[in-house]
Amino acid sequence: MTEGAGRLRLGRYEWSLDRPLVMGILNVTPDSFSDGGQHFGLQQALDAAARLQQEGADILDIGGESTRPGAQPVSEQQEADRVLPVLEALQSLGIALSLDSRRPSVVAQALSIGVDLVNDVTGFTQPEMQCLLPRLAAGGQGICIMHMQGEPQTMQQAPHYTDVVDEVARFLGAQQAMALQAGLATHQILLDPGFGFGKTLQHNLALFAALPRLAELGPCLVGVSRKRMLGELTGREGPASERLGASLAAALAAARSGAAVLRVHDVAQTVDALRVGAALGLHSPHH
Ligand code: HH2
Repeated sequence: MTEGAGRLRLGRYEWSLDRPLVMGILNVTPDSFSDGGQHFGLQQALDAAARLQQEGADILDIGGESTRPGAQPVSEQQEADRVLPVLEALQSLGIALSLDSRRPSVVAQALSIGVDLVNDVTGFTQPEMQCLLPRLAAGGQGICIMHMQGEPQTMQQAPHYTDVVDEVARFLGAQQAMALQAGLATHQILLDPGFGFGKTLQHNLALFAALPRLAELGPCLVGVSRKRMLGELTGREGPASERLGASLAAALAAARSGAAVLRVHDVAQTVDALRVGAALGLHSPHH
């Protein structure tokens, strides 16, 4: 493993990675694929944040734009109006705050308020996002570099790779090198293969199997909770909320493969599953 990969530092928080961390998803959107609409409103978002923390989340991932396949983009102003008040109100909650945004202007405003991790589904490929890296390095914030092929609106139409694992690993390595160059450290950079982002089920499965190899590059984030790939594997292609069992199985497998952070909707159940998994020796202990 590369230097520093045994711990993670995101803004105000630092962990030793002797257990997988749980990132609870807090969507402040009317249309996210599984919990859209539920937290759409400041008070609802704050209540949900407190619940996720109480359930054992280590990090909250706040998003104001759904990136599910086919989602319509929202304007920068709309996204900022959704997430910034939530971010502001959660400052004193005592939990690491991640902003799930691919908009440099929204990220810049969030940095002025306070954020511990910038989770960019475009993987810091946009020059304006790259310009923020020195500021992130100086502030000690972390970043999550996610791989995506194409754009959310069209990415699932015809995903194509010659060697998906090789291409994703090379992308993550190159973006990581760029972030290191800008002054971030390995233990501040999460790498994410981007399950479901321009990938068929076969691509997703190949990437999942390659998690131990990807984890050699640096700490990895895995986001498969309730995703369509789990619907395809179980035949539960209806409501995403019916994919809890599938999500827990995938979370345990990701933990066993060395994932540093699990991005999930069902925090309490995931924490339970990880506790049992650790006690049974499936992976390292949790909590
Ligand atoms: N998946 C979604 C959003 N953001 N970020 C990272 N780093 N990794 C992921 O796998 C990932 C992500 C899924 O999209 P969305 O439609 O916003 O749904 P939800 O946030 O409910 O998962």
